[in-house]
Amino acid sequence: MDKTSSRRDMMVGAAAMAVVLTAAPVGAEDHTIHDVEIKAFQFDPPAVQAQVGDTIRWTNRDLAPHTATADEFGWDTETITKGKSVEITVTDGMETSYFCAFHPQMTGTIELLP
Ligand SMILES: [Cu+2]
Repeated sequence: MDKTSSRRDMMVGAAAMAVVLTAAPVGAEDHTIHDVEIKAFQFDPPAVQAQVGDTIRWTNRDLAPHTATADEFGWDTETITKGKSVEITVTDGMETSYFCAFHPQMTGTIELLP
């Protein structure tokens, strides 16, 4: 191996390490992204089991705009238009039932795991 390639390997290694260090607080194995698709005017899956620090990501597969809005308005994705995603971080004590502000018959729940 010549000097050029070994130095490049070191730089790649350093860059990879920087990414790992930067991502560690949110990228740890026990922090999961839970995907909820919104399609045909339903949250799929309607119930998500999540831990504090996890992320819930709603993606709208409908033409119509939707929201995921906590029942008591403690959190809100605001409007999610067609094809867009909005993420919310799961926090301790957050409201666990939600609906769509445009279509209140659409409901979903988050079960907070210990
Ligand atoms: Cu909706």
